Amino acid sequence: EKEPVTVLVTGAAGQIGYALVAMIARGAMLGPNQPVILHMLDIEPAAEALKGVKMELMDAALPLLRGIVASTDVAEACKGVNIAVMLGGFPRKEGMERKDVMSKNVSIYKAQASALEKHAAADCKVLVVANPANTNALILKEFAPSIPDKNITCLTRLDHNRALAQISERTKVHITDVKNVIIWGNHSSTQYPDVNHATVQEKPVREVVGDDEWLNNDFIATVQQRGAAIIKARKLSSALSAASSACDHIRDWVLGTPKGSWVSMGVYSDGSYDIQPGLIYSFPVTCEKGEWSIVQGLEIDAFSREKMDKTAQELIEEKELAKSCLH
Ligand code: NAX
Repeated sequence: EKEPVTVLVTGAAGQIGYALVAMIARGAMLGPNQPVILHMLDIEPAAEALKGVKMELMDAALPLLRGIVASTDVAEACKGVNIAVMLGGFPRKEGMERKDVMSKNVSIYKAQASALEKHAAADCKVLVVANPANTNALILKEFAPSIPDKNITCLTRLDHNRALAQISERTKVHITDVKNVIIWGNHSSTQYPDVNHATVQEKPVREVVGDDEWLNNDFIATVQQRGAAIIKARKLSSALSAASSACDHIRDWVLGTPKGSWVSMGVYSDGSYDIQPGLIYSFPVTCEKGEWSIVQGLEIDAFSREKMDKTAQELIEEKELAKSCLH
C-alpha cells in the first residue's frame, strides 16, 4: 500500500474547508488509491467549529483517511506537510480600505510562509486560494525562500472551469468536449478568459459558437462576474465549486494533465508572453511528473494583448501595495 500523503488545509473551519476536506478524504484530490492524513488549521475563534469538522470526518468513516490533526497552532499544522491548500485569510469587509485588508493578509501569509518553510516537507506543493490569491501566493513565496518558486501556485482553476461550463452550456455539448480555454492573469474581475485556442469536439470554439460578439463581451463578463452572481443567489460565496476546482488543480499538478489539453494555474511568471517576471500570474500550463510548464508559442492578438496587460497591471499594483504594507 502507498504511504499516506499529508495535506494541510488552512481556514478549514470555513465554508470552502467544509466541502474540501471531505473531497480530499474521499480521494478526489490525489486519487482513489492514495491514503491521506489531513492537517486542518484555523484560528482560535473557530477552534470549536474546527473540532466539529474533525468529529464529522471521523463519523464519515472514510477508508483513505489515515489521520486527522485539527489545530490552531501553525507549526503543528505545517509539520511534515506534502501539500498545502491555503483557504485562511482576512476577508474584505464593507468599509475597509484595500490597504488595510492587504496589510492583514501580508502578515498572515508572512507568518504561514515561515512556518511552512520550517516544518513542511522540503518538496511541499502549495496552492493559495484565499484572496487576493495571486498576491497572497507571492507574499508566501517571498517569505519561504527555501521552497522552490515552482511549488507555489494560486487557484484560477475555478475561473477556468467556469469558462468551460459557459461554453458547454452555450454549445450544448458535454463539459469534457470543451478544451483549452485559458484564464490569464489575476483571480479578480480583471482576469481574461480567452477562447482563441479553445475547442469544442476538436473544432475551434469561435467556429462552433459562431457569435464573436457574445464571446468577446457577455461570455467574458459572465466568467469575470460569476463569483458575484453566486453571492447574489446564495447569499454566500462559492464553496463547493471552489473546493472541487482546488482538487482539480492539485490532481492535475501531481498526476499530470491529459495529453493534448492544458489547464490554467496561477504560477510564478518567468516572462513568458511578455508578462513581467516576478508576478504570480495565471497561465495555460501542462503538468507532467509533478511539474507544471507554461504552454509556449500561442498566438496572441491585439484584443487579447490588451486584456492580458491590463490584468498584469493590476497585479503589479497589488504587489506594490503589499510591499508598502511590509514597513
Ligand atoms: P470563510 O470565511 O468561510 O473561511 C475562512 C476561514 O479561514 C475561517 O474559518 C477563518 O477563521 C479562517 N482563517 C482566518 N484567518 C486565518 C489564519 N490566519 N489562519 C488560519 N485560518 C484562518 O471563507 P471561504 O468562503 O471558505 O473562502 C476562503 C477564501 O477563499 C476567501 O479568502 C475567499 O475570498 C477565497 N476564494 C477564492 C477563490 C479562488 O478561486 N481563488 C474562489 C472562492 C473563494 O471566494
